[in-house]
Amino acid sequence: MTDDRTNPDASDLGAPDHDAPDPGAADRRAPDRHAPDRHAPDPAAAGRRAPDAHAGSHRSSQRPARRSWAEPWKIKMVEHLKMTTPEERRRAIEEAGYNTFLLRSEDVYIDLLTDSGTSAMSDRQWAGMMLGDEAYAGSRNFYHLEETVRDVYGYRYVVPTHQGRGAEHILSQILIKEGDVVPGNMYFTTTRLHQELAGGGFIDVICDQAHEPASEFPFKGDVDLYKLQKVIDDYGPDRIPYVCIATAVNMAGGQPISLGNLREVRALCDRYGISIIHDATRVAENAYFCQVREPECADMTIAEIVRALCDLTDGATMSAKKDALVNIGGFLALNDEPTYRAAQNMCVVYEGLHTYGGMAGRDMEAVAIGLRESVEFDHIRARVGQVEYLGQKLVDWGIPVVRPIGGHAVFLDARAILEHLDQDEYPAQALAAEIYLEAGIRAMERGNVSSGRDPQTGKNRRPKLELVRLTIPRRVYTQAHMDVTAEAVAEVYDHRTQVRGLEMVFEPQYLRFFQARFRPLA
Ligand code: P61
Repeated sequence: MTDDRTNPDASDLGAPDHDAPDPGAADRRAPDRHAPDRHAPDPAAAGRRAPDAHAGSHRSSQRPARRSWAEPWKIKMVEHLKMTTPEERRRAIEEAGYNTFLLRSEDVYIDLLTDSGTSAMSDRQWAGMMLGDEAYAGSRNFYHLEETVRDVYGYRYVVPTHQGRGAEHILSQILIKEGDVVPGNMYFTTTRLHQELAGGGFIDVICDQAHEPASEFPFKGDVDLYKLQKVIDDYGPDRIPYVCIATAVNMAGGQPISLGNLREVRALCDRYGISIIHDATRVAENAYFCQVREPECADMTIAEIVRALCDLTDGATMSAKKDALVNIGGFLALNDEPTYRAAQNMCVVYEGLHTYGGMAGRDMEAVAIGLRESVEFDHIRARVGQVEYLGQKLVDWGIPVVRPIGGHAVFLDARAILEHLDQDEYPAQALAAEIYLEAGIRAMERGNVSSGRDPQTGKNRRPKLELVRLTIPRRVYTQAHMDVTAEAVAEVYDHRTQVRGLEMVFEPQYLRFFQARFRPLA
């Protein structure tokens, strides 16, 4: 089931000419009348660009180029959505303390809170669920998962966990000691908290462009090697248990790290004997961007790029709820045997026996199948293409969003949209609540609330990025849902000056964004 196709659109983006004969050419034969045109411009570009030289004489000047992709699946089962009235939504958001995490899902029309655990599984995955071996120990599905992780990602050892943060917890407890620092390409909420709870501190070494929503830099997930070198010089390699590298950096807007940059990070770490741990949660989405943007990857398949990224690292934490297309699950993958043995032992304390780690056998089977589906070219192109489609609409309408459009979500620049609000009036939180009020669409705050307080000063961190994330579940919503979303955001944008800020009236100790409550300022 491996997908050996490279990307026929890459030639559009400065990559080598795909019309030259090559081993994958059989899969890129001229499309038939019913298929999307593989030689058309890149995802979502139909209608935006002038037809190129490949366009063919049959196209009239009025007709847009044939679109380059469509979803590589059809719908077998549907789930009904509830429509709500403005009054019902007003009541629901008040009850939820203006926090979209506290809304009941029943009160939501289009749920763009997260792509985590919200994807639609394939018929193959559902069939796999029936093959669950629910033995307490040694489930056959664990061995299938282990074999799949070895094959797709290349890591030697696998410790299953209930989800990503279970893997982060075990890893942090094993590798981090009091006073250590962990450099990384931007924080992630749960990852940083587990590092801190283990006695460490996170230091951001991502490139500056990642903090600039309008920067078009194609690899905003790249590490700034000077920043990393400075952390090594300031603290010394002995206080750096590992460098934490995320692919498709979530908090930066789903932005990729280039294979070339990761190779340089590896070389720098090797000089000091420092390990690299990979947050592989969205590595397939990252690989897609490498394929279309990085010339050295243009002739590689998604699976090959995923493998090349993983091969530059020593282990990975994984939330299988994203790329791997399941509703629950995760794992820690490692190459070093002593670390693996320690992690297996921690697993039995916090997660469950080391052959299930908090997952049912059927869940592990679904992860194993989903991992393979995640690296199929047609899947990933349609997935990223749908996000691009929504993002491009908003860009065309002049609504400020993080550029380039990321792999899993469109991030609205709430600081630019609600420029009349101070950051301590939580503009992104207020904007997410307003979008819900407008159309029942649920988004997520990714700004001052998510960033939390500085442990030293106790003050809000006031991060540069004050964003609202419209996160697209995989294989769930249609193009019409994307249109409705864009139109609702545009309505809110039109009355943005009337949106009031919020004050926080309840603040939990950990990961406050999940449970905090707010009320509108007068
Ligand atoms: C999300 F508001 N992400 O994006 P777990 N690494 C990375 C993730 O994206 C991630 C985890 C580790 C979620 C769920 C979520 O602040 C939040 O399986 C790059 O969720 O434990 C999860 O994996 C953790 C939403 C998590 C949040 C934390 O929506």
